[in-house]
Amino acid sequence: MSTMNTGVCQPEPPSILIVDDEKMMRILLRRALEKEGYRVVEACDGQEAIEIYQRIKPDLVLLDAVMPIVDGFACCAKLQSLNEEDAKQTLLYGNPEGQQNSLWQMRSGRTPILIVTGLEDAASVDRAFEVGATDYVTKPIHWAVLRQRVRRLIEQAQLYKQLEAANQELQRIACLDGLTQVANRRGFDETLEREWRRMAREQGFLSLILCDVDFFKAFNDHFGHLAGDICLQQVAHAIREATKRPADLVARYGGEEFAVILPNSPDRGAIHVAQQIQANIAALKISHPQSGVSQYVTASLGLACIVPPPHSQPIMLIDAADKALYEAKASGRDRFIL
Ligand code: GH3
Ligand code: MG
Ligand code: MG
Ligand code: MG
Repeated sequence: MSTMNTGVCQPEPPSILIVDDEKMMRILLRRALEKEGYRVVEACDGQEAIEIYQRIKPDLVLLDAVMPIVDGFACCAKLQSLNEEDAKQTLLYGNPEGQQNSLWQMRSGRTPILIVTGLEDAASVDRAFEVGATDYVTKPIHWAVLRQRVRRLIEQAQLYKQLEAANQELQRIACLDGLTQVANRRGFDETLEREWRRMAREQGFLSLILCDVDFFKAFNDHFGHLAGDICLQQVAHAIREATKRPADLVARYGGEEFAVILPNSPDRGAIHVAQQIQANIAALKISHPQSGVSQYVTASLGLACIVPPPHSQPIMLIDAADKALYEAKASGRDRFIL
């Protein structure tokens, strides 16, 4: 973003990478595009184009076909594979593994590539599209046509970007619990599946903590449901504060029960987090006169820690944590059991 002297933040104009081995062609293209308000960067061969592309991620590439060493077709194929790598990273972040949707398919054409070439034969046209070109115009350039193609390709690319951002935001909200702003059951299930498979591959410890508020029905009965909701928000926040690593996930597992997924965490790691959760909840000092164990809100925690065996399901981890939670409840509450 650049700041104009009005103090208003203006978006930067779209950037276009021109790739052509002929200097005169680059000059003509630059002149025509700068007149339209675009930012222009030049590369004089395919190799340089790939380097610049990775550095500046332009909004559009104008690519000559006939060039020495790395020609336009090879360059286009390489740019396309870089495009797909970017898109895959977005997909892994935003979606459960393996799930593909129409937005994902659109993403594979993220940075459009417009071939600008003297080659007019059908085989060259076919080849260009096969290696991932978005569009194709021939030289000598019809400047009015080029302007319109450039404008349309950039508009489409920007629309895809907005859709992608909206899709990511939807994915995020779909996995969030509205009341407590931690992950919901869906987010929990997806993360547990993914981390279970990852820890199976890496032979790492996966720990799970189930944390259930003690005598919460009595809390609701005494203070009302609204106070109960606020209590759950505070408890969720306290649990979240107890986890530090980016891969850890706090989720609302059900009603007044929370779950914490701790990848690459042996049992002493899980115990440390459990103790921190208990300390944070105690520090809230939420009054609970009807609690059977304390004058404040407390929780019971069940811990489990497993290196996932091959061909196993994460339900075994949930079962183990659930049993430990039951024991924590049965043996007096306000404690954790591993
Ligand atoms: P225990 O110590 O054995 O866990 O007893 P408990 O009373 O906490 O457990 P129980 O399962 O009997 O009651 C859970 C209560 O949690 C009942 C339900 O109304 C309340 N609850 C579940 N979800 C919400 C919610 O979103 N908001 C509020 N305010 N209460 C909720
Ligand atoms: Mg050339
Ligand atoms: Mg409870
Ligand atoms: Mg419960």
